[in-house]
Amino acid sequence: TGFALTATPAGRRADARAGKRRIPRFATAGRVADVEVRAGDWWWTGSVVGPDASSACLSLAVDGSLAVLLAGELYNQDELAGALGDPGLAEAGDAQLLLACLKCYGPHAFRLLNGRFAALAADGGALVAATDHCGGVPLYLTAVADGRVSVATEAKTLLAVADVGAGGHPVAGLRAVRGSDGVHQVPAGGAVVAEAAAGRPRTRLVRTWTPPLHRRYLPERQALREVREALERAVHRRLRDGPGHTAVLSGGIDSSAVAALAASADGALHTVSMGTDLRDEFREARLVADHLARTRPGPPGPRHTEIRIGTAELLAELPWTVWASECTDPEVVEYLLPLAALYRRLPTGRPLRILTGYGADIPLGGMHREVDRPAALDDAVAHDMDTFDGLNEMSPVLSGAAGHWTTHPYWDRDLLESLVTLEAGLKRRHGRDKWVLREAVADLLPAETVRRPKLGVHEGSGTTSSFTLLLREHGVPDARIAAAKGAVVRRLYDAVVAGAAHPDEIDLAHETKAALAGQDAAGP
Ligand code: IOT
Ligand code: MG
Ligand code: MG
Repeated sequence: TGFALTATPAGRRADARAGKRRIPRFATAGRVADVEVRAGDWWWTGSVVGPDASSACLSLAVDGSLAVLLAGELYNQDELAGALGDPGLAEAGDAQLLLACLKCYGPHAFRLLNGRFAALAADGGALVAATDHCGGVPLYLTAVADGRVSVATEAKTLLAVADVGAGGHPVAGLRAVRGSDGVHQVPAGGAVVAEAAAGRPRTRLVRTWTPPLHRRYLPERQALREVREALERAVHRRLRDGPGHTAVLSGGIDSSAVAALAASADGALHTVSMGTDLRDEFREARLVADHLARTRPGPPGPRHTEIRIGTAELLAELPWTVWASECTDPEVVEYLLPLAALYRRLPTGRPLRILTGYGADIPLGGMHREVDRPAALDDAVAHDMDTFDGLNEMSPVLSGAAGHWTTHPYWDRDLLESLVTLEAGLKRRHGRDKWVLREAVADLLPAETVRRPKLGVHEGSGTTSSFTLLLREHGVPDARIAAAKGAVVRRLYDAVVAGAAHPDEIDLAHETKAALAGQDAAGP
């Protein structure tokens, strides 16, 4: 789900209507609908996109001078309703609940939310554009000199609704987006507040979350109990449209733990595993799926599907992956490519709610297999928590391009804070990586799964090797493969995001050649 809207100060409604508006082309699949809403002292005009089904994570609430448009969902409705002193609000719907929070707390309401969302809100003259604690639903913004502010969940669509040519302003505290003048990304845990009264938009950034820097030592048993309970809650909060949720399962500890906890609450859980002709983790994933089918009470057992994709077909998904994720980091694109390819091969017809194990390796230092000293492991965790913002690796558009919604329990705000702050010796312990997680769920999974060494999605699917082979075929020497991958990814980004081309129009071989030629021209 997503939106691309321009907010115009209400006194200038004519401008809102007259503005040259093109229908934006979202990567998110679904029905695109026009919007024109009076929101506080603003007019919101533009488009929203979402599936028609009831699982649509897109909602609007308007009440007097307050308005909220929410693309995404909340996971702590009970806490919020408690804070507002009205338990009934927990069931009111997420946009309505957020509106009640705004009425009480103003823009600081966003500090209370545990969710996966991008939101636009109006409170009288104040306009607030916010994303969740991890920027889980990316949000882009441009402020134009005449007081209008445009916001969109996909950078490429902002160019269609905003008159960026009229001179986008730099916005203090926001990162400019590559190749798109005047377009900025709202940082993870950030809410941009703009005031309507000003002739020029006066904007300020309110920080609503920041990765914790402190660390806690807990006795083993207490750490295990805390992680188990937080993971259980994070998974259960995300089972909303059931039965029949989907879990993407590699058979590694992260996704297996999610699948096991989801299966205990959803008897019709569907697990799915992808592989290529080069490599797969089918045996490891099947082991978990069979175990869950055996150990869960009563029929029906979880259904499990294997999807094998040829390497050429996989690489053909590169433009789609960049189009959906709007990511320019070649390593992250290698993690996302197999998942994007998988999402596009799931059954269509009804939007699926997909749980992943994505992100567990960041707070637990799982990607850093070489590191064994606690000091170095904690450095790596701190670095990764400092640098994830803007990579868009959690973006729902990756599956949204196929019409499905993803949610990542490990980046639930409560669980993430618990995992990040654990002292590094609890993460790597007794010679094992991600020890605290492995032990916390050991009773739910086969012993082999609990002990299984980490394998990245880019490795287990053969993605890294396929991309490397493509470049070798183009004559790139091994020492320059990594740089060449970066050049190709940025070239694709410039075509499908900044250049607004559709991924199906992209000729990968041609773009690869052009990217490599550009690199040669630029020198080593
Ligand atoms: P990995 O942890 O292997 O996979 C991430 C998730 O993708 C898994 O938990 C699972 O839900 C799904 N998945 C992986 N492989 C398959 C498969 N073959 N079939 C179906 N589903 C699968 C990279 C990584 O190692 O992935 N992701 C890291 C973090 C990246 C680093 N980012 C950063 N420093 N900002 C992660 O933590 O997930
Ligand atoms: Mg993982
Ligand atoms: Mg893995």
